[in-house]
Amino acid sequence: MERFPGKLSIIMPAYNEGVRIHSSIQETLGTAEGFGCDYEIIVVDDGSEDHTYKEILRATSSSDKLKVVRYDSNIGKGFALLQGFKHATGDTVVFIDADLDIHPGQIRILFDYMRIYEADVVIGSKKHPQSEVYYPWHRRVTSNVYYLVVKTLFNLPVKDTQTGLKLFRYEPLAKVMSKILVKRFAFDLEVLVNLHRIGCRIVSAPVILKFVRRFGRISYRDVYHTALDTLAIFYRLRIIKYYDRH
Ligand SMILES: Nc1nc2c(ncn2[C@@H]2O[C@H](COP(=O)(O)OP(=O)(O)OP(=O)(O)O)[C@@H](O)[C@H]2O)c(=O)[nH]1
Ligand SMILES: [Mg+2]
Repeated sequence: MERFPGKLSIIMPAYNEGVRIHSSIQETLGTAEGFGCDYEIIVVDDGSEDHTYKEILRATSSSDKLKVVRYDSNIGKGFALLQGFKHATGDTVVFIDADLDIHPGQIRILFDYMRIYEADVVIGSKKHPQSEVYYPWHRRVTSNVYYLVVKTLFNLPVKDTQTGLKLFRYEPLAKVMSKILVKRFAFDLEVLVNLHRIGCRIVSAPVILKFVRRFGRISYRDVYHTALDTLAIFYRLRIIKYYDRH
């Protein structure tokens, strides 16, 4: 098995994950240890109202590989990733959801894809033919509709921008992070659109995704805001050429 080249930074945004964040961190630490490379895990608690922060601190006492970022008000998953990224010192960077719907062991598959396809970015994709996804039908519908919108507006070479596991080479990601304005769920799209814009090679990889929450947390309000943010990205990209100027 190939070793990871250089250092890996794993960024894990967490909002009200008190029930599982300790075990998610332990699981990710154990998995990353097995990769045989230098690594760090950066957990970002974005104003959680439950005991997430206490649980993160309990996990930090057992490892010096953990960095914790915390602030008081909840701003959004995208903003949390952005804050976490400011502390990243790796050659490659992973974004992974803290609920571990996708197990961190799958980072290795993304890494293999990066190497084989000489990609700058590898994203986990629910739409990859080899993916195994266990999640409710209404989420599939939302995901398909969103794909059609994204395809029409941006013509990105990917079928699923929203899955919670992504691997980036540090340099291109650093180039685009300073331009990102979206704070919540369309953040992933804004990052990918910008990486595509600067000529990065983006490849999709299969994932095994098991929905851990009994009830999903994505509300109609989130869908509405994601739609608005998506249109705003289109406006900035194609109409006012914001990303070219900044
Ligand atoms: N820091 C931070 N993390 C967030 C925020 N919203 C979601 N997250 C985290 O981002 C990851 C994905 O969010 P989820 O709520 O699981 O979104 P999802 O996977 O699309 O939805 P579910 O299917 O309900 O799990 C999880 O690790 C969350 O804890 C936020 O506002 N701030
Ligand atoms: Mg989730």
